Amino acid sequence: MLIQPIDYFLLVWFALAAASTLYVAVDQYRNNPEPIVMKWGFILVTLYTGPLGLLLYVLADKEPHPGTHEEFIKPLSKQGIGSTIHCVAGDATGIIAAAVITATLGLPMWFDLIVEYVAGFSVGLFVFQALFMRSMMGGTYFENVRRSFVPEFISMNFMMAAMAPVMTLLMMSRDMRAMDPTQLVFWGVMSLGIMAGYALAYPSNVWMVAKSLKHGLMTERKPGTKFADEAPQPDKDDKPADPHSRHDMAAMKSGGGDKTKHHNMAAMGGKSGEGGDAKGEGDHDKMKSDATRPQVFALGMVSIVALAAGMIAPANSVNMRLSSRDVGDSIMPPGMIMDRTTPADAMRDMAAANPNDVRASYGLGVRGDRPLAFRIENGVKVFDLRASVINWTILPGVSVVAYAYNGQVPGPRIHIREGDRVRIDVHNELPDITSVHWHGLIVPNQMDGPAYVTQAPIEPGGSYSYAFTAVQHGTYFYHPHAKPDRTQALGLYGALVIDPSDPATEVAADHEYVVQLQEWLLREGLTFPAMPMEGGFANYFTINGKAYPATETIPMKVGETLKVRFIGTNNGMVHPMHIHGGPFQVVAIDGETLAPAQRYMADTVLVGPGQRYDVVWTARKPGKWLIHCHIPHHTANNNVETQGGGGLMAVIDVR
Ligand SMILES: [Cu+2]
Repeated sequence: MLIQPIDYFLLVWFALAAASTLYVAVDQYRNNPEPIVMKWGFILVTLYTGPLGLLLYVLADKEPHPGTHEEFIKPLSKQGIGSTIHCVAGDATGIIAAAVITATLGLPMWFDLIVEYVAGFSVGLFVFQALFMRSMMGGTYFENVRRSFVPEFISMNFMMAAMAPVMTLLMMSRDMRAMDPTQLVFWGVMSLGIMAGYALAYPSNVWMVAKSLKHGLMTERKPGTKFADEAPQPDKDDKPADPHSRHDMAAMKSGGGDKTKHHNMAAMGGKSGEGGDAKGEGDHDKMKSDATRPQVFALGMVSIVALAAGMIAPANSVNMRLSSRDVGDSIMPPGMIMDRTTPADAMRDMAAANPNDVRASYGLGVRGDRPLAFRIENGVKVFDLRASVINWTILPGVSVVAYAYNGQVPGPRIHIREGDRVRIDVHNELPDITSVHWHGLIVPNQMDGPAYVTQAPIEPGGSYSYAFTAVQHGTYFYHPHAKPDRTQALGLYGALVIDPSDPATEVAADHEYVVQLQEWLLREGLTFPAMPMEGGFANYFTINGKAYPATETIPMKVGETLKVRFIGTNNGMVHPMHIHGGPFQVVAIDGETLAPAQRYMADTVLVGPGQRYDVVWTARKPGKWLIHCHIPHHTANNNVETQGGGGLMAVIDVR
């Protein structure tokens, strides 16, 4: 899905890759005189590496002018490219197929790598090398498998040595959509891995071509076409040209005449003397390598070391026991410490809210904490809470992807009276499990909300009804008790205000203002659940779902009183909430009204998660008086102050 800049880059990339591949395919079949196996090699590698494959093709292989292919492909550097292309085309095809299958089956990354190696090596050896080369080289299929084995082994080792860490480290880094074949980034990582594999395999391929261990580029012209009969004739070959086909194998030394085919090996290193030595050794073409056994052995050893490093080293830093299915399409916050023991649960917990889950978007003018309407059923007040993912604006031009009750942050205010029988029907439209806890209320245990403790979690798409009688009064709130670390931190909470059955016991004031606090983490256009750990620290803060200067202004007159209900809906921090213009009286704590003698004066209350303070403040003098958190970072918006502050700040405007 298109949710990150990289996704748009990849769209461009794959469009160019498609165009490049189309060009190479058409040009190979229309114009380029080479064997089918090499045509397909370049087509596949261009598909996997886009414009880079196209560049290799036009620089090393595409016949620049009619009749010049034989001469054009002679340099060793180009022969090495041909050999590497040939290897990468086969290996990468196997690797990609294996990666898609293992990811779809939900197999762990370590197993994925092994399957990829086996599949890549198998496709490379049994299909691209042995099967296709047999048509070039003659001999039995098994002979071709045997003589291709060691060169293919070395080349594959180097290729995988680079490709494995690129895949592992990028797929399991922050954007773990890269593990999912349905995502563009998966294919982007695959492409990058193939490029890295190509680069590391190239030097060994050059050497192996120089030593005639591998094939390089070849020219093959259809008999009867314009330049077919003008192609360079092989050295010291006294046999007549095969009338049906002609192969120029620039990479190989002449290894004796084939009875049915005519091969011209315009080789580098193809000294005529050596070609002569080889002549007559077999009935069909054999590559006669002048690499010594110790040389091949040593190169093989180095390739094994490189492979082992590439396959094993990433396990030091990423958890290779995880599969694509385990981590979903999680995008992790910058700065989160992930190591080889980090479980998938931790990753999903901290992952960004998925913008694709958003059901509705709301602008700055839409407020949260709106009164929740109810209906009466048999004397019971029935409320509906519907949790879903929304786009919620906290500042002009700044919106978060929030988990919200009834499309608002905070959720709607449930305002009831002591003695009320209530039922709240909760519907879960989130991608996560949920449940609702009625914080501080005396309720039947089954109605209390802790998932897995008193009830099964409400699965996505599911519902649960909570019924109880309010036997207390005061300031309370509700929040999820299934994965609150993630889901409450993304916006699931709401005020629950219960009026006393005897109105005379209410501590009255001229105005009321409910303050619900929240920390947010908004980075790179994504909303992560803020939490006090690496990568989770908040950079935005809201009162009632808005950050200053988008918070409400409370209009008052001198001499009036304001009852502020501070609610600790905040998840990860304690906020010392302070009011300018003189002290306030603390009249209730955690929903419990203090007896007159217990009430006390203060100018700051520490609002910890879950706590409530009802305070009564008197407007003593006219002017603009602030309510704000006393941690200065919490009165900034992503560390920026606007109109004197940000975040947890609101103005009382006294006339
Ligand atoms: Cu604070």
